[in-house]
Amino acid sequence: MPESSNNLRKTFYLDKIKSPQDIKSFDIKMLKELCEEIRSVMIQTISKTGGHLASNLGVVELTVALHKVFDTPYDQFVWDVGHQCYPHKLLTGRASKFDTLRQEGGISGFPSPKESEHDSFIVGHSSTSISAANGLAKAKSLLKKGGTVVAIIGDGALTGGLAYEGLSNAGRSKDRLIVVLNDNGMSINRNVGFVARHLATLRARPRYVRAKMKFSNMLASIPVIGTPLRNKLLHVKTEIKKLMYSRSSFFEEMGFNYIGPLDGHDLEDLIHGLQAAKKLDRPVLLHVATIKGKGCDFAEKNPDVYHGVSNFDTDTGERTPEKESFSSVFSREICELAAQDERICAITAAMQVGTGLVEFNKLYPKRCFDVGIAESHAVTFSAGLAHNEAIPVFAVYSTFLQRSYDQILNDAAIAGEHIVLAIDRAGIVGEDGETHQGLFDAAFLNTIPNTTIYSPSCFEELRINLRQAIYDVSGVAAVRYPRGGELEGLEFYHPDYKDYTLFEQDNSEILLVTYGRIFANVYKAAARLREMGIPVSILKLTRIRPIDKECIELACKYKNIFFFEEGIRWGGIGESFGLMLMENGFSGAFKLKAIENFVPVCNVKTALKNVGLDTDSIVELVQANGVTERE
Ligand SMILES: Cc1ncc(C[n+]2csc(CCOP(=O)(O)OP(=O)(O)O)c2C)c(N)n1
Repeated sequence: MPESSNNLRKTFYLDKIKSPQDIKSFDIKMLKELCEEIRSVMIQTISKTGGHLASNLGVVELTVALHKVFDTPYDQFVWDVGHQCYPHKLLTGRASKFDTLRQEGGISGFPSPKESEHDSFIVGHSSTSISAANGLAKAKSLLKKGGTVVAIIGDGALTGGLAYEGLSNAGRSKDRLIVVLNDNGMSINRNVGFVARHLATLRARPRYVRAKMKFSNMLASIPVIGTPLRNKLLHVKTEIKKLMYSRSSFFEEMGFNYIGPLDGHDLEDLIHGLQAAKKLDRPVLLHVATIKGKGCDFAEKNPDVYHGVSNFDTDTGERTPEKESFSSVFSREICELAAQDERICAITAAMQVGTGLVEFNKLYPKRCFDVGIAESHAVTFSAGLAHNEAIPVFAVYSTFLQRSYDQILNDAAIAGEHIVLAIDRAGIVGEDGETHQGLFDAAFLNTIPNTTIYSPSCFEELRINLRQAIYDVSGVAAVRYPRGGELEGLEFYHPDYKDYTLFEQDNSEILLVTYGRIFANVYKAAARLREMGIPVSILKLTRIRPIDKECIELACKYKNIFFFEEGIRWGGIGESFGLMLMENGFSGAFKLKAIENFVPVCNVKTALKNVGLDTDSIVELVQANGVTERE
């Protein structure tokens, strides 16, 4: 392999590691080499498969040190969010399969207990690690299982409220629990809020280096076993407290022994710090300063851009240009609307890039609010803005909006506050897998009175629906749209402000009802069925909640109705539609094809096929169930 600017190299040490036990005998020099090999493998693999580059490059030494000091699965690691688990996967028997990262049937981009006993807990959504670790540690104590639980949480994830619920409970437990705070000053973008500022102050203390040296020397003198250990540790605890800025650490106030900050790329310091934390018989918070993107020049320079990437050139970092997507269309439209109406504000929960708010933030910084990973706060904050006559547009991924159900219901819908939810990644998202699919938003919003939901099928319709959500309705108004671009085959469709469109076919007794991007598949299926001599009509819903009564009346004229929904079946729009049909005296057959389970890692096209929502499957279903004898 040619030497590149990012030191791509062949693996030697990594090849020897079949389980984390294999690194126990490695000395520091070997461990350092191993770290470089891990970096190299990650850069090469992610450049092809896509994935979380910068976050993983930042935790290489930390992960190696963790596995050097602890013994998984006896000890348990909980990686917060889990997007930074690649080095952990490489050290826990998955190096040979690493090139299948995020591919169908391959290894997941997040920890997965189904995949390995070394992945202790399911993650994907932020700020859960401390609560999970608290529970794991408590069960270990209760059932006398032994071992230490380590939660590894980023400073970004620490902006999520759940992390504080976890800290406040874990801090008063007496369990063997370590929280490693992986502090790189970044969420996806630069981190925000008070805690970020507090951590920056801790990181910048001039005493840092001196304290670090003193700390290492002191720890080196701790006997591993022996009678004086307890007394010595008590002494060490006091010393650590004195040395490690406990005065300024609110973690101490929450019941943790605070150690840090340590240099997160200095293996020796990390190993010593983790060993000390392991010896303390109570909750410890180890503050580790890391560099996001470490060891890869372009990722270090632009850690936000290389947080999550698709293909890129390993030498230059050049990425495959992004195509037009629902997110980019939203991005332009919201800027245009805000230019004409200064009441419009945009809110993001640490997802400025993903949700397309970068340009908005440049143009209207005073009206753009990054609230950190705080989706619940974002909704209640929006309700407050709305109450005093601003027009808040909260741009959020479908999967993360799940955090805000109570706030939407209690703080916005009951009072009728007009908040707009721009729900990106609604539907199947693909490679990020089960925890990131947007399958539930239509169903859970469907349960909330005073809520309107639009589900555009194409870019133009998104523009229209956004305007409708902002200006034409009151209460909670949601526009939900998928990841990426339109599906092929909609060139003929020119949307307008209608809530539904009927594509009627002469003599058809079959009606296909659908919404969102899969309208394209349904339309293609209908064309094919017609060619086969089976006339079918289509009812395309654009406003999916509330469903227009007229739609139901129109539908009742058909004998066989099929509803296709790219969302969870239970409580979804299809179920409501079916119920409304019954209430309206419909006596024909109704069949609902929606998603019935969690959807694993898979590209969108294959996933749609697997759940029966691609064109072929739609044709087959109608053929098998829809052709009734004509009278
Ligand atoms: C509830 C929730 N909201 C948003 C996200 C998207 N997300 C994934 S990683 C990340 C940033 C995490 O930053 P940090 O914890 O500091 O980790 P780093 O990548 O900087 O190492 C965000 C916002 C998420 N996973 N979960």
